[in-house]
Amino acid sequence: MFDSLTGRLGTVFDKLTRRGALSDGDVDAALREVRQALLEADVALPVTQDFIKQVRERAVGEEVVKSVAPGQMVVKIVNDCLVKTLGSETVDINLNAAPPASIMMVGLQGSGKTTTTAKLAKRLVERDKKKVLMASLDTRRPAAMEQLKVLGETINVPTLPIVEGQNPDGIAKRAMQSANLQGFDIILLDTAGRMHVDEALMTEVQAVHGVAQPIETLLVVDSLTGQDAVNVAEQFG
Ligand SMILES: Nc1nc2c(ncn2[C@@H]2O[C@H](COP(=O)(O)OP(=O)(O)OP(=O)(O)O)[C@@H](O)[C@H]2O)c(=O)[nH]1
Ligand SMILES: [Mg+2]
Repeated sequence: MFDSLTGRLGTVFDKLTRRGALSDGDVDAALREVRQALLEADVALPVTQDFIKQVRERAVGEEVVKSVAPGQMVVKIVNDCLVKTLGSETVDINLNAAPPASIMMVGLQGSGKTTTTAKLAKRLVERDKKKVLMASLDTRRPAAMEQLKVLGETINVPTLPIVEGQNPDGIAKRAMQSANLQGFDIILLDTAGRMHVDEALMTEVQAVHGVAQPIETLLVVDSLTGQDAVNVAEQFG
């Protein structure tokens, strides 16, 4: 997605930077192309509209520095707004909570929750020197719990022993107890996915959330999801 977006925006800006003076019409035309480039890259419509509005407000609000060409100024404003929209900084997980702190992984089916749980566990152990326990709360998909167990064995991170017939919130409770008794710093809770966000999923996620009181809930989305990711994120609240 970013490749095609980069290509499209590059063409728009090439046209702009070659001009001497810019009229309002030029800015409008350029923003129309930016808008189309964003939409073609499957950026959600509300996100695109908000972005264009921001750029226009700043462009019209006259932040033009005298020494640069107007075209370059528009490029700079678009760049600043892009950085702001995409996030100018990464935020680390705050690990200073009283142990055991739990982190809950949520997302749609096959989005990569279980894989990401293991990757995150490895990082927390190796980089942050934390004692990490992983627990699968996936009671829906056959072998989902074994999947996490196998990953845990591969990266040498313990997983909560599998007990058949427990509810997700029951498993979360057991994970908290084990972590307390065994002195773990962090519990990673890998939840079950669904095809769509539905009532049953939300009830389950809320029940687990209530039991585990996670310091973070991480939404895992497939990078190819495109604009639907916005809807999913909103539904998960
Ligand atoms: N290419 C690629 N594949 C990935 C990545 N993460 C996970 N996968 C693959 O995507 C598939 C699903 O990953 P899982 O981690 O099992 O996804 P999940 O969200 O736990 O799935 P459910 O528990 O069934 O909802 C597996 O085949 C993974 O190997 C990734 O970053 N890149
Ligand atoms: Mg999974």
